[in-house]
Amino acid sequence: MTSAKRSSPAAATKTNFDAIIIGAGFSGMYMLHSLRDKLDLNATVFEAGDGVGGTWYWNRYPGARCDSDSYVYCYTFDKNLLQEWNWSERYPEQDEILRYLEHCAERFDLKPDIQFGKRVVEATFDDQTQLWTVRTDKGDVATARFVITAVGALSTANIPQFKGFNSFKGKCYHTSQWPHDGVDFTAKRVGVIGTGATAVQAIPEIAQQAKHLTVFQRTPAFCVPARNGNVDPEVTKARKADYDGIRQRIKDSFFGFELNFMPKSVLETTPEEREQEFDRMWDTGGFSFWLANYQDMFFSKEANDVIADYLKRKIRSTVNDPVVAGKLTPTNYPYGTKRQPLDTNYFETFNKKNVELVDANTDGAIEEITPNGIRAGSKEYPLDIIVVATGFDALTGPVKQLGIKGRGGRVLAEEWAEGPQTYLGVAVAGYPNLFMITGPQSPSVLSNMPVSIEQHVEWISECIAHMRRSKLAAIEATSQAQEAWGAHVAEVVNATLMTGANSWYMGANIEGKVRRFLPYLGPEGVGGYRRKCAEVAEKGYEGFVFTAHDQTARPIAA
Ligand code: N01
Repeated sequence: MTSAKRSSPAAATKTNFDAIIIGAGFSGMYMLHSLRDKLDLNATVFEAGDGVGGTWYWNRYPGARCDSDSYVYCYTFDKNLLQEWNWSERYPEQDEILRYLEHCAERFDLKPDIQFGKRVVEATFDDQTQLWTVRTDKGDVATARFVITAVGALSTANIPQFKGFNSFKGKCYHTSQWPHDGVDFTAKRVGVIGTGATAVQAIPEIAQQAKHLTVFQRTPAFCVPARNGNVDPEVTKARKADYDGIRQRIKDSFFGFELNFMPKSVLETTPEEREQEFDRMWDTGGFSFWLANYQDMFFSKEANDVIADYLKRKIRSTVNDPVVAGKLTPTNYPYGTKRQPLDTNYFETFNKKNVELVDANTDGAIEEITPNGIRAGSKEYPLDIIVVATGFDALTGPVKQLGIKGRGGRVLAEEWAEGPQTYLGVAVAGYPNLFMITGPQSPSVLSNMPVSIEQHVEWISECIAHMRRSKLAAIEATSQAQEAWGAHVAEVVNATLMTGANSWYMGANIEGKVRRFLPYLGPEGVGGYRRKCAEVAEKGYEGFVFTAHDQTARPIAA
């Protein structure tokens, strides 16, 4: 932590930097702290929002809260911070996580070096100077040796272009662009489009307030109870005493949690034995059912069906109307191959008299938005408010919209038209000195995000420190290493059931997006991926080439 508050001139007045970081969420904040305070580099952050927080700044819809246990959904790089911060619940609400990030911004004195309200619209690499020029929508032009994208994986809203969208006379909100002063649903007829993790959190909350709620479902979700609540103070105390151990375990784990698959096939168990295990995970709540289930769940359709059957029975026993229960039951994708939504009274909400389900398969898909509501299956549903919970152009969307141009004017968004091409999900051939934190083809969204964020930030920082020590001007992934990485990402996932769902992991939620698995499901999870990245560095950054400083290149300042 810096001892004195910075009184340096506002970052906005400088135009030349060692590093420009794009985004001030979990990743951009830690990246700034690492480069500025640990390496003493001249770094700035451009942030589109008017405050820190990223995801937690934008996603303010009712019910928004974290799906990861709070004791691991936080920074772990600072031992004192781990001891001093206290979470109020197992899964904190959006405003509490935002308060935490605000606290971190203050604690590490980050704000003087964050330029708020500025969206990066272009970043161009100059082959001669080997510098990046970054432009914002506010007219800023700045240069830097390094550009680091810290834009999150789920930050570009997917707003389907329904026919007649603009004709709607009521109010319409995408969940990730929620008004800061909230939305009052009292006495309103509300329509929610979508039933993913966001909608599963929002629907029970909205149903409590609205006069009538209509849920427009395209694909039903397998839900597991979150089981939020207060954490026993003794448990919190024990965790605080064991943070060194926790940190090590989550770093070495498969998904960045203290969860591991059961080393057993579900098909080898008796019905009684597995029912007991399922009950245990169901009662525990959270991601156990998804990420600590029998080890063949993601590999064998037969095994997956046994596990899915338990969840389907839970839906039938919770929802009173068997017809509605049938509509809410997933049938066309293996369990776990879409992101696991965690719920608090989601299925129970469909027992309320003021809640109606319109299922695309049985009642008819959305045909158009009308001035008075939504038309689906030839029927118009009158509405005062539409909540668009249709998710994101995941992983590639946020990077593609930055206007990145690499060596020789190549355009990243064009080169990724058929899907992302990266090395380790952190670098791209043809784009020297560009790093992506939790980029496509890295574990990112298949892990507890802060764990993967810290790993990338620390790896990138060490790489830049190495370049400074060795007087190197540029680092660039080779196209051979990139191709091999892409093939490896595909090979690993093709051995699983993950490609069998129309998920946003596959880019299948966006019309026209090429179907390609976007994150990296390493055979040994985030632990194995971390070891792979460390090995690359130990071998002199295998798969990368460096350019030494010449007279034209500005050295990395200390
Ligand atoms: O988005 P989604 P989300 N017409 O894409 C439907 C994270 N998150 O915002 O399944 C009609 O999952 C779509 O249908 P289908 C988490 O990683 C984190 O809910 O594509 N419907 C689906 O039902 C999560 O996975 C937390 O057929 C359309 C829904 O809209 C990710 O954010 C909390 C449609 C979109 O679901 C995204 O979740 C909440 C169309 N044209 C979320 N297009 C944390 O805890 C889409 N849909 C941190």
